[in-house]
Amino acid sequence: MRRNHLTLFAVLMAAATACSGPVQEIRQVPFNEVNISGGFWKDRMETELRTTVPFSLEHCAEAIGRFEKCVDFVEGRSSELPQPHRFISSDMYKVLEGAAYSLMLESNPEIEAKIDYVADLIARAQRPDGYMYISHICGNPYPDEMGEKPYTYVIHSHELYNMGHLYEAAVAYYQATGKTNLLDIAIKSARHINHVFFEGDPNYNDGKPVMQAPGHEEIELALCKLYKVTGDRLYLDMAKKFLDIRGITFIPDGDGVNSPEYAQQHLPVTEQREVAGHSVRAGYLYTGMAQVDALTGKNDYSEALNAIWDNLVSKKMHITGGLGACRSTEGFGADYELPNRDAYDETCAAVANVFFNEGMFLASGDAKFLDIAELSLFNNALAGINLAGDRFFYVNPLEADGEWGFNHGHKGRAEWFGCACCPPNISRLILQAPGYMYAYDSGSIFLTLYAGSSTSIPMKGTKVALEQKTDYPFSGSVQLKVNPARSCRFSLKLRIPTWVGNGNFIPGGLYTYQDKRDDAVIIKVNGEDVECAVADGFAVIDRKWQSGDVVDLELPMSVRYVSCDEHVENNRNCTAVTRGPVVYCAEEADNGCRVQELTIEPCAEAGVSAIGDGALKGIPAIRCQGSRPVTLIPYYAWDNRGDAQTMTVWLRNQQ
Ligand code: FUB
Ligand code: ZN
Repeated sequence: MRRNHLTLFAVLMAAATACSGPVQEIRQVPFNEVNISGGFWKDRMETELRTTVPFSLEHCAEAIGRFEKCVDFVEGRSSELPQPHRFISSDMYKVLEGAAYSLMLESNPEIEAKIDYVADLIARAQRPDGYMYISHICGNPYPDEMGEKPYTYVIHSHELYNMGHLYEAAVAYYQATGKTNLLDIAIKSARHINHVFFEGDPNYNDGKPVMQAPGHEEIELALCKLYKVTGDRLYLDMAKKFLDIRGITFIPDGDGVNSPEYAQQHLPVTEQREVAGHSVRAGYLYTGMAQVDALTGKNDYSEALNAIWDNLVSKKMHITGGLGACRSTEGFGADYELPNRDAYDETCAAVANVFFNEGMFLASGDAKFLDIAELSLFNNALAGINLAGDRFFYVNPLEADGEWGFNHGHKGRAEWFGCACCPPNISRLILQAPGYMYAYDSGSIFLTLYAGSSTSIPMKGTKVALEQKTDYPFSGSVQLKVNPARSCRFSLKLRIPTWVGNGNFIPGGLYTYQDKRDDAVIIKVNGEDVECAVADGFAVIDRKWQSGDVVDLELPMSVRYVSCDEHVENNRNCTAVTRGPVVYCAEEADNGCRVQELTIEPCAEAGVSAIGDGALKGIPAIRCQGSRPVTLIPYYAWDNRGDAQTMTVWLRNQQ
């Protein structure tokens, strides 16, 4: 018989009495409170709803089948045991998370029924004490990947990684529907993990607390979400404990995936100063650290995080926002080791880069982090999915020379992967994008990612309705209608991205503009120009706002020519072209030749026009000059018109 989920959740909520709520100052307006009304994100959301979410759910058949077999085993029915896999469940949890977000955009009884079906399976597979990991429950683990027994090989088993993704799905489904079926499973698991890892449970590790941080971070940031939705401080404390024991209670001493750096266990996290190791692991770790700081209102990790961030943006990040240049470790290389054709830049790592920088912004209020979140979102992350929403890149090089197979053996984009971490990661990120558009604190409203959207934000005892119209990132014109329920003084903070200036394309100094432009940022309120101070990357308009006020913002969005720091050998004497936050590339389809043959004339006049038809219809293309005219398209849109094409972001300068 199914448990009464509501009852368990209610009991645990009541137990969380001592909670005074997060102390976080700046809060995002959650994605379910932002309505996407038009422009860039409207199309992406439609594609998610119509294609990616149903398509991804279909691709969960194998993972769901494992749960069905596990339930048969647990309930004593004879059937074949599920084939062991360390983290295929996590890919399914990510799909469920994305599907849950989609329900906030549009109700869909079929999808809801599917999630309920899977939730029921997970509840029945979960051990009564809260343990959840199919291979150990069924008693057929691969010992050298999963350990002989639960939690005996935490470095590689992914037991906690899976649970992190389950918690994120559970929170999303609760937010979408109010249902607690997944959340109950998550809570039971989290309490069990707390007991086994930090208190000691006679059934695990001879009763001694395991006290080891997971080899693949993820649970830390998921526990922060669990804390935010339940208000139970236990989960935030657990997240912090997992961070604080990292690199202390267990330090591997091997090579490759067993090296101390691979899973960022080489030093206590507070002493780390450079990005290191596997890039998705690193990105999730830094996200967890930033979120814990934001939620506790402390700066326990800020010194480490700021140094790590500086190292990342000044020495180890591709111009597309991609992280983890090296294939051998799916991780970071040496400073300035940023190959183009051989770049790894996993889609998941770009997703993690968005999470990390959003977390850094919330912890600090500094828009420089949003520049990086936006860069990674509009370039490397979105390149991970095709425009039709059903083909994926795992690996995101900045150059293709016709030798295909870099994408885990696939010729071009893949329908899915044996190791399918990336497809559901980019899908769930797109669905969360509305949550990156607005933020607020007690006296300010921040516009953090411009988009055709509307929302309503609590401010000084009233509500401020906002309506935004823009074609961002293809246009820098933004119009905002401000309608407070009663007139009210507050600061409206408009993000002024680094890319509008004349120095760096993004913070960090790795990528600098070659051309100088004198177009200015223009801000008007009710048609009148206003002069605003810019602080922490935001133009601040502090006034008493009345219903009907209109703000117009014009961010200059010219074609810009970018050079790479000379330390990056392969980009010397090369130019990349950008417009706003979007990085462009040359693809064979538009240029009729191997694009490696093209050269570019830096700073020459360039034209911009929307592509008239085909898969890229409506997307602005750039026409530059070189030894011959060069057509460029946004990097995220490459490989949407047939495979086996050459492509490059960096073009050789015309001599
Ligand atoms: O280990 C789980 C995921 O699989 C990692 O995040 C990816 O890099 C891939 O190895
Ligand atoms: Zn991935």
